[in-house]
Amino acid sequence: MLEDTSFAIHPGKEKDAENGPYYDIGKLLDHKKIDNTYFFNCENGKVAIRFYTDIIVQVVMNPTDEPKMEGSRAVIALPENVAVEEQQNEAHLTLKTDKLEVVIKKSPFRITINDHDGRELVAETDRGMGFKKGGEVIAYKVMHDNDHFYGFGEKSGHLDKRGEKYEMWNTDVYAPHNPETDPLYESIPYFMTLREGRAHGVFFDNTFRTVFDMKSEENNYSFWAEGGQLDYYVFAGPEPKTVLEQYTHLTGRMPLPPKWALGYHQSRYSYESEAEVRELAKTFIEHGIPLDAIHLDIHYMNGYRVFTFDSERFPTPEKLIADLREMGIRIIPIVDSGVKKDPEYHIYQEGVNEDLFCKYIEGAIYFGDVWPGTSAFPDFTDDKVRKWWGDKHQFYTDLGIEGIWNDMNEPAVFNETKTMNVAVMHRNDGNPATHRELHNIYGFLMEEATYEGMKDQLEGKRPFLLTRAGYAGVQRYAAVWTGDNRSFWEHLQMSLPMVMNLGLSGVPLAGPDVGGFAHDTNAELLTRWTQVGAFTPFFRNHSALGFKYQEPWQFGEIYETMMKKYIRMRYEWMPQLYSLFYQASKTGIPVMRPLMLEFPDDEKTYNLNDQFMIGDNVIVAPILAPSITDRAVYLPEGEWVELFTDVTYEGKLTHLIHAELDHMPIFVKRGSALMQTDWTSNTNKTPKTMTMHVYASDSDESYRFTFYDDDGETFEYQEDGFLELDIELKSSADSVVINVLQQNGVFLPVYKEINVNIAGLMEGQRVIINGETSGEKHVIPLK
Ligand code: MIG
Repeated sequence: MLEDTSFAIHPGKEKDAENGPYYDIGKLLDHKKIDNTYFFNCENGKVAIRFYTDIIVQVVMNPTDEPKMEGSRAVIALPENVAVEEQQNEAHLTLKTDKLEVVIKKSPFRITINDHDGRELVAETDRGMGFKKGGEVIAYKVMHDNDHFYGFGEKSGHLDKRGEKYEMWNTDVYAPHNPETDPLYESIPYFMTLREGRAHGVFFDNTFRTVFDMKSEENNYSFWAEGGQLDYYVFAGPEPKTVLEQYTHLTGRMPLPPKWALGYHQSRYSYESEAEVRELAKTFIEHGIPLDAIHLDIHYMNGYRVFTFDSERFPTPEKLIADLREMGIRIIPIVDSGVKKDPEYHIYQEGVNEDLFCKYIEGAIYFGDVWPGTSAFPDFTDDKVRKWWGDKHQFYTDLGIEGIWNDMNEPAVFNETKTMNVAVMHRNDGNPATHRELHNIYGFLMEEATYEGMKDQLEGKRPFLLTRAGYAGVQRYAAVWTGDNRSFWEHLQMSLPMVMNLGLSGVPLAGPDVGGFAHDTNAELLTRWTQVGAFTPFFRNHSALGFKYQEPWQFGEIYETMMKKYIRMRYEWMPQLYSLFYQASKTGIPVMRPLMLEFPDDEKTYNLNDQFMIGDNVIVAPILAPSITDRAVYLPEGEWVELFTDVTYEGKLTHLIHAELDHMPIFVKRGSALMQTDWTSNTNKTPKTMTMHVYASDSDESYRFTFYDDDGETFEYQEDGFLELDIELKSSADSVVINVLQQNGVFLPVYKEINVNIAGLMEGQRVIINGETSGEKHVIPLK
């Protein structure tokens, strides 16, 4: 606890923290090429470089051994066979692909990574790679005056991370999250640099505690880890979007989520009984508020034992789940990673008998205190354990459950360090390693285990997982919620850059607890937060024990009506959102985007925290403070129509927009379009109508987008069970031209055609669809 007193700033602390001298890698002695990898033998250690693809390069430094190239489980792409051109002289060795160039200075060993135009991406000067005898591995890189940094997964603070220093160590933080609260639950050791409109990315694949320092020095940034290798990848971009495609090529993309998971979720710590859950569901239906999922927090279990239901509180879970399903609502139970130490509990028995729990090297099981009391923790680093854990979910899937909420999987433990003893020795699929090394990937592996098990059991239906902890690549298995926020306006504000940066870190389906978890929410905050929630990728209202209930009707009818309008909008927008999730599953480009992702040349967007985009043509500018009914909105290039007022605003300007409490400013780019459906009922959410809303422009604009639909819940889309329309829209002074350039897939939706609704059509502008002048009613026929 000394850290919490003035002792924390005692004289001499700086020196103590240094951990011994820094060793530079030194000069190059010799090098060789084996298969596609270049190995460099340097004075103080070894370095390997390989082109993973022609636009991704991997650099590995190992101070003591031969560099190991295989990476962590985050990496799924295989290295490609890349043609490399070599040039050499006294001082330098240059390796080149079509798209990248690595210039290696021999003495001392320094590398500079350039794009194919010779434009510098990542460079080393006075310092390069090095290490300390304690095991730390460090990289120093040149920082330019105009570098802006994004990503780093789940971090508090602003969008642009220049001037920040972050640590990656999955941590359960119940204390209020503020701009210096770090680390949080997720570790995604990845960032993107934007420099003069061009972007590149760096992924530091190291599961030890890592630190990224974009703050302490003026001309350098650094990243380091407590142990292991310096193993990083550079993605050459050059657009921010292509950097994301490259990073998610390496670490994977989120599979298309089931549509229901994109709906509205209601949660509470906890809805404590079957009767309460039924009442809750009934109220939603009666009030006409759409709902797709109710989450069951820890009280559903028997003494917090995972894979059980408390027989008094929840006597007939199967019936409850079936009845709710009829109402169009799914149940998502929480599953923590701790297994109660109880010799009469079957999961604990199996874990001990089959040797599945985390242990010390000497053989004793590691026990930690969590909700169930003394608990053991499955060793998810072992294939056998992952399989077992996955299989156990049959308990839930047999009851009709299709979604699981994983909490406390940092893993969180109630002790001073907040986690497992770092001396625990994990099996790590036959390559034992300590918890110190694998801590950051523990939650990721729990998601992998759960996803694989559920996918198997659901026989063709898509599982949905929600996780608190994770590592790079977690998007392959789970959505992420941002943990224990509070009902503070500041936390609503903070959630925007946090979720945008998660999106820039490969996690497209993320969101905060709408309304705030701890602390009492209030009518105005909940209303504003619900408006934003309707457009954040993951939309769940959740609140904690002992604080005000915050279901949409808790503050009276006036507020309920406003919230209902936005929750319904979420469903009206579902075709648009679903098409964007489809795009995310193909490219890694997130649904909720910071403006810089679309306008990387516009400096005004570089640290725009209080606005975001949905796709490439919608800007949401919510009100994020109490009693405010006017706000400044920056609109980038183009002309933008405000959805609720139909007023057009000029781009490249900041406007003052008026928005009473029932109004969240949303702008659509003129010359583009949106796909929407009608909200009909909770029991059957299948869209019966489909409308393309065109925001006509009278200047020469052209826009192209993909509309995607499928059954929303199976994997048939992986064959040909989908509908994909490649649509082109062209506006000019005398016409609005819509062309379906391609229709793919065999999925037959209920709607047989797409209605076209044109807003802002000027007199004299004709509407031409697929080459034919359209009459009164505009429609796009489907094949
Ligand atoms: O230590 O399960 O972040 O969403 O409601 C608290 C109870 C444990 C923390 C999660 C929160 C959840 C709560 N959990």
